[in-house]
Amino acid sequence: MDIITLGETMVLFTPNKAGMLRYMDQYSAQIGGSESNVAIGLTRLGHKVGWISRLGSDEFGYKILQFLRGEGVDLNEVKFDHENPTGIYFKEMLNSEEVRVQYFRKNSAASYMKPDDLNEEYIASAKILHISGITPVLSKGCYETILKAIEIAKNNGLKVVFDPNLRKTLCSEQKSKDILLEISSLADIVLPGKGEGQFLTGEAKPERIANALHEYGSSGVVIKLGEEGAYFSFEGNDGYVPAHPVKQVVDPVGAGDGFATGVLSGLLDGLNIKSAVRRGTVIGSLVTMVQGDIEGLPDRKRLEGITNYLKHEDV
Ligand code: KDG
Repeated sequence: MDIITLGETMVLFTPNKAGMLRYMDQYSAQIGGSESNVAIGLTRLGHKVGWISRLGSDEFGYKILQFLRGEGVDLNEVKFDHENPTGIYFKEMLNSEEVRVQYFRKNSAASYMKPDDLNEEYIASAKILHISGITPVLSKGCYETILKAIEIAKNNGLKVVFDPNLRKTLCSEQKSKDILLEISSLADIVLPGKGEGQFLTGEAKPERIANALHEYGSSGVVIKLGEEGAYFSFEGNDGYVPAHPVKQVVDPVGAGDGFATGVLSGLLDGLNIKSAVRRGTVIGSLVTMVQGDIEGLPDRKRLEGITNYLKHEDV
C-alpha cells in the first residue's frame, strides 16, 4: 500500500440548476468525502490506496462502497454500521463560484468511528497516512481515532500528511482551531489553504504562516493560494509555483483534495517538492472545471499530457 487515508464519505446531491435549495426539485446523486476524493485521485494515477471508514448498512452506504470499489480503492478496513445511517450532503450552487454545502451527517455511521476500528498492520503496510481536519471534528470518537492513527503511523515510520480542511459549520471556531493546531503539530506535512493558515496562525503572509506551522512542529508546509498558485516551505527549501489556468470554474468543491492528490502523487513518484506542488496546482485546477468533487480528477495519461506541456518550466 502507498497511502492509507480515513474519513467520512457521503452521498452528494447536486441540484440541476443554480439558486437556493428551497427552489430546487431535481438533483443528481454522486459521492463526496475529502479523504476518499484523495484516495480516488491517487488510485486513478496508479497508486495503491486504502480508505478506512464506517458506512451505514443502507443503500447510500452500498452506493459509496460500489463506487470506491469501481475506482480500485482498497476497502478491506471499511466497516458497516447497522444502527446509524450513511451521511448525505447537498450543494447549493448559488452561482458557479459561490457554492454552499448543507450537511445531514450528525450521528452518521462514520461519526461513530473509534480507535478500536484501526488495524495496525494495515496502516503499517503504507508509506503515508493522509488525514484531514474534517474527521477529528465529527465526534470525540473520530478525534480519538485520528490521534490513534497518527500514533500508529509514527510508530511504523509512515509520513503523516494533514490537510486542515476547516469546516466552520461542523464545529465552533475555537475548538476547530485547537484541534487543527494539535494535529498540525503532529504532522510531517501540512497543506492549508491561505485562509486556513491565517485562521490557524494569525499570520497573513505565506512565508510567515509556514514559519509558524514549522514552529508548531511540521517540517513541510504547502499553502494553497488559489489563483496565485502555491507556496511551499519544506525542510529548508522554499518557493512559489504558479497556478494552472482555469478556463471556467464549474464547481470549486474538491479542488483542495485535487491539490493534495497532486502533491502526494508527486512525492510518491519521487519528484522534488517544487514539481510535486506544481502537480498539485494542475490537478486542483482540473477539479474545478467539472461538476462534482471527484469527476475532474485525471488519470495518469491525461496528467502526463498536461505535464509534458509544462516541461519548459523549471519544475
Ligand atoms: O473537499 C471536498 C469535501 O469537502 C467534500 O467532498 C465533502 O468531505 C466533505 C466534507 O466534509 O465537506
